[in-house]
Amino acid sequence: MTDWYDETYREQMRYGLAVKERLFEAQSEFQKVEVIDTLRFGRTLIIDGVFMTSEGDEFLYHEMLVHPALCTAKRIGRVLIIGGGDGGTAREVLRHPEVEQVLMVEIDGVVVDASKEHLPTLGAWNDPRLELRIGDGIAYVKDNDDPPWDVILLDGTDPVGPGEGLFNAAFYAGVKECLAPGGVFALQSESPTLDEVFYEIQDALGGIFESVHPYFGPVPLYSAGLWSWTYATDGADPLAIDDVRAERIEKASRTYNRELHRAAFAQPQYMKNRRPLGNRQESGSAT
Ligand code: SPD
Repeated sequence: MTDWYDETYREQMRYGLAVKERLFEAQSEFQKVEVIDTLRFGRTLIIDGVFMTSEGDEFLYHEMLVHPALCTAKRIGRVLIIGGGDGGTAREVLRHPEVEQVLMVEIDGVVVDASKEHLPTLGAWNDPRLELRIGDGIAYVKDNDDPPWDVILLDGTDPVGPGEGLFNAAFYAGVKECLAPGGVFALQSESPTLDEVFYEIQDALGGIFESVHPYFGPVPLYSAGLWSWTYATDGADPLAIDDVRAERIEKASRTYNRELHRAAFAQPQYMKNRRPLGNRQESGSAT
């Protein structure tokens, strides 16, 4: 009989994957961390019952979080990643030879260890430019004395549990303080099809940054169909693509290219009208 792993969304939807093997399960100080091997997507990381990333489609998420920012920011020597414990975001950042230093501040060492062991294709853990710090990204943004960062990337969970504090204006204001002038902040910003939180993120960023640009792409692992990332800045242009950087990345990327980069910023009418789909009245816990 098939072993199914179901993610439940607000007691309204279930999205299931057929399991080949359950590889890892641990309750960390912060959350329940699991890795399963699935028939469709291969090895899949799950946090608190929510699908985070899979070997089969992770490139769709990580390439689109990283390359629009890294192919347009004026400088990309210093890159800060908040979260990103599976390693996929750092791996994509480190594909840019102009990157000199990457600091990843991830709250949960269990996610990192499980990913290193069970999702080895996601990481570039041995790159000497990468420093991994197990700690709270919210506290880092508030308290650090490091020189400013050229690009800051936020790769977190949904806004529940330890990820919750990464979705508000106070945190975004702290991020801005850590950015170099003209720097770029790019973050995963949830689903525009199902979640009001997507619009709340845009509003919160809009109160902090001069220009805020959501962009979109599919991530089949996430039940909402369409996913979003957002590019926020006080001086960069999300469509001013550096052809040298982008061409180099395109040669080995699985989704990112310049046409997709430009197209990803187009918004359908339901989004311009701020209308997520379906019945949004019943809301239990968010995914
Ligand atoms: N609904 C799941 C959202 C997960 C976003 N972050 C994924 C982390 C991949 N590095």
